[in-house]
Amino acid sequence: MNSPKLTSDQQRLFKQLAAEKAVALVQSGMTVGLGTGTTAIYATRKIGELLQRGELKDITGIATSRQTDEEARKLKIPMMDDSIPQAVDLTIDGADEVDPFFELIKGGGGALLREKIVAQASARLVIVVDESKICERLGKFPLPVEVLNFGWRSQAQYVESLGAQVSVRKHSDGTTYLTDSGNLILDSNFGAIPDPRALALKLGGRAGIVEHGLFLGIANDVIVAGENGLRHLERRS
Ligand code: DER
Repeated sequence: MNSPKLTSDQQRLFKQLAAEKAVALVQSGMTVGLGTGTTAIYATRKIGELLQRGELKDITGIATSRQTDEEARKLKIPMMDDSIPQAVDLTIDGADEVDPFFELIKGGGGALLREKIVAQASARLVIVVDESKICERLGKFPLPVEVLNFGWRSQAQYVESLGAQVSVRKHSDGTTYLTDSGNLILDSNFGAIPDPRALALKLGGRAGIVEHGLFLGIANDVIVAGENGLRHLERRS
């Protein structure tokens, strides 16, 4: 059951509502993971605003992409060293698809590798989405798979052998998209993914595949905004 198509204004508003609701979970003194994408950026901006107003203090951020890092520094959010020397209390990030079990597809923004590193270093991952991202089964959104340039055609054939239609991500000018780590992204259209865990194992076991966009068993909270209102869903233990 996918939600009716939202207007871009509605979607923008819902993204902002969800992101700012998540910022209410941020407390002074926390280390905060700053997600990437058009939803997570609202959280980064809100944190910057609250710091400027003195309503939040002693926040240390860690960004999930160079783009987010630049934005956070412009907002004067104190940033942690890239080596992530400290545990991260809370990360706020978007997603491309969220299923009923809080399993996610991420990577539409191209930052899946750093997003997963920061998410796994976090005590709590809060996913913020508009309701168009909610799905019954993962896979309508092509799964981003990050691969080394060396041997990329062999990876593409391997992912195709797992049942996907694969395309190398390009910029609108046709040049090849490179991630912050200088890798390629194979956008892999599997259609509905019957067993995400089995697929994650097959992708994770392949040398040359650096990371994939299946985020399984990582999200603790999902905040959804849409025509049905603002919902904060928490993973039941
Ligand atoms: O890459 C990601 O996973 C990002 O969080 C992103 O793709 C989510 O989408 P958004 O731009 O709609 O927030």
